[in-house]
Amino acid sequence: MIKNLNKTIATIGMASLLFACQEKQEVKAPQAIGPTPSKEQLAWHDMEMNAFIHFTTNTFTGKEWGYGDESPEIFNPTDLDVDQWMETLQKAGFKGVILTAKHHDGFALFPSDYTEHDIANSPYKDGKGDLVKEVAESARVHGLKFGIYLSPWDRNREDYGEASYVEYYRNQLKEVFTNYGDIFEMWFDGANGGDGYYGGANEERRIDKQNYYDWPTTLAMVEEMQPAVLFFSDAGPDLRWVGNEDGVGGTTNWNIITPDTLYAGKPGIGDILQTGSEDGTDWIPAEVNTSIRPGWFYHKEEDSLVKSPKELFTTYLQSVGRGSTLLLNIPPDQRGQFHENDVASLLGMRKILDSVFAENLTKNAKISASNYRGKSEAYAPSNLIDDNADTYWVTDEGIIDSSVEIMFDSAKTVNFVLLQENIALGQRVEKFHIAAMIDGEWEQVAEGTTIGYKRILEIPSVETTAIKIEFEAAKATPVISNLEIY
Ligand code: FUL
Repeated sequence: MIKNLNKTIATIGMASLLFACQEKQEVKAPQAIGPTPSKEQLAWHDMEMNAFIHFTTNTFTGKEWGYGDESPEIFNPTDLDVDQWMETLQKAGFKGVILTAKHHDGFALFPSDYTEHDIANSPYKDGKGDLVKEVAESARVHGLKFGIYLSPWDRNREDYGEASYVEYYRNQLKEVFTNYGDIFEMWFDGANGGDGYYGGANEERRIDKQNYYDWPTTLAMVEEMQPAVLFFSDAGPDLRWVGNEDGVGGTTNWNIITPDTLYAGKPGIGDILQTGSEDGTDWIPAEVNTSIRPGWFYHKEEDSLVKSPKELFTTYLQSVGRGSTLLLNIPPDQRGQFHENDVASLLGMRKILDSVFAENLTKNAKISASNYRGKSEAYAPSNLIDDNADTYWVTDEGIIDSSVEIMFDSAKTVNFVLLQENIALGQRVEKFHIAAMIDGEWEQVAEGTTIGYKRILEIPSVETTAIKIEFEAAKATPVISNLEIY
C-alpha cells in the first residue's frame, strides 16, 4: 500500500515536472538583443557607487595640475590614515575605490623601479612607503574593490612625446598590475594640456592623441596580466566618460555606443557620450565622475565648499538614478585624511538615501499587467516586486505597448519610482510614462526615455491609491526586473 502510495506520488511528481517542462518549452524566454554587457560590466553596474581618490604633490602645493617640477620632498602627509578613508567609504555605501597612482605631475604613489620621481624619494615613512599597496590592502579589508588611475600624460618625464615614454608608461602599468592584486577598473585620463617641466625643458608638447600611446597594444598587455579589468577612457573600450565633470548623467542614457567614431580627447564628443547611441555597436556604459569639492585635489580654501548631503543626494539621482555608476572623488588633506566636512557630507548622504528609500510601497501592494508572456508565472508582473534581480516581467513577443499597475491597500504619498531593466538581455526601453490614480482618475506624473540598469524618477509628492507604468516605445519587448516605489 505504502509502496503504491509512493508510486502515485512519484507519478504525480513526474506529471507536474513534465507539465513544467512543457510550459517552459511553450513559453520561450526573450532572446537578448543588440550589444549586451560582459560579466564584469554587469558586476560593475551592480556596484553603483565608487570613490575616486586624488592624492599627490598637488595636495601640498595647492595646484590641480602639478607642473612636474615638484620635489618628492614636499609629499609629506603628517598623519596618514588609509583605514579612515576606507571606513568612511564603506559606511557611506561605496563598493569600489580608484586611486591616482600617478597624476599628470608624474609623481608615483608607489616605489617605481623606473623613476626617481616617486614616493620612495619622499619623507613619507622615510621613503619606505607605498600608498598603492596601503590603499589596495585596506580596500580589501573593508570589502571595497580596488582600481587604478595612472595618468598617460606625464609632465615630469623628459622623454614625454617620444616612443621611450610609452615604454616607461607600460612598465609602470606592469608594476601596478602585478604587485597589488586584482584591479577592477583602470582609469585612462584623456587630459593633455601641453606644457610642462619635461625634465627641465619647460615647454609645450603636443602629441597625436589618437596614435601616440598605441592603446591597442597597451590594453592587450594589461589584459594579459588581468583579464577581468575594465578599461575606462573617454570612449571605452569598456566604460565611457559621461561628457562632463558635474556629476550629471543623461536622462536619455544608452549603455551602447559605436566606439570607432570616438577617441580619447576628440573635441566635441560630450553630447554623444552623455546619451550614448541607441543603435551603437558596443556595450560601453557611461560612468559619472565628479568631485565632492570644486577641485579634484584637497585645498584648504575649499573646506567650506564641500557638497552638502542634499547636493550629494541630487548627484546620486542624476547618476545612479539615470542608469550610470557614480565615481565620486574625495581628496585626502595634508594630514592624509578625509577632512571632517567631507566625512560629514558622505555620512549625511547615506542617511538621506537610507531614509528616502526606507519603505518600499510595493510591499503588500497588488500588481497586475496588461500582458505577460504566455500567461506564464515565470514572466508574471509579480517578478517585479519579488526582490530577485534575476526574475523579470516580460510581455508576449512583439508586444511593446503595455503597462503594469500597482494598487496600494490605502492612499500613499509617492515621491520616487525606481525601475530596472534586465540588461543582461540588452537595453530596450525608449519611452515610458508614469501615472498616479488621483481622485479616481489617472494623472500623468512623470515620463522617461531610457531605463537601463536603473532609473529613479522623482514624482512631485502625490497622494495616490495606485501607480501605473506605461511603456510606449522600445527596441523590443520590455524586460523589466524590478520596480520600487517610495
Ligand atoms: C581630468 C584631469 O585633468 C583632472 O585633474 C582629474 O584627474 C579628472 C578626473 O580628470 O581629465
